[in-house]
Amino acid sequence: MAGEPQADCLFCKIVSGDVPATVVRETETTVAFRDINPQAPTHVLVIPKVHHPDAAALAAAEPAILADVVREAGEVAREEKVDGTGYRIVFNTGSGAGQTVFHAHAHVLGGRGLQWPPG
Ligand code: D5M
Repeated sequence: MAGEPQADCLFCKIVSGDVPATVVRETETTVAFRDINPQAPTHVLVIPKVHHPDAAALAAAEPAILADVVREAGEVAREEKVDGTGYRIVFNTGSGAGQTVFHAHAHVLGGRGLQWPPG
């Protein structure tokens, strides 16, 4: 069923605690943890606890939880003190755009200059 944990999903295993992560924030609906391969001084992933393959699927099925993810991204930026200088919230969607984990997640990137357009 949509939203149910998937046995083969890495981020579902982080939600359940079966895979360790450096968690920086947690709410009833989300978990935020440091990216294992940081691309900026601040690089935190915010995920919904429910499983949907990408942000668009999450928006279609449970839009309030996508709003929770984005609000938590803002809270991470505030706690990491990158909100003043600016930060980026990125949802890679599809393998051609660099998505490697097919459980919706927001990258929160900050603490250095960020180029536009992204690569
Ligand atoms: O982003 C997936 C991101 O997930 C990528 O930046 C690496 C990160 N990652 C992969 N495994 C882990 C663990 N175990 N902890 C923390 N971060 C992890 P994508 O947009 O799908 O490329």
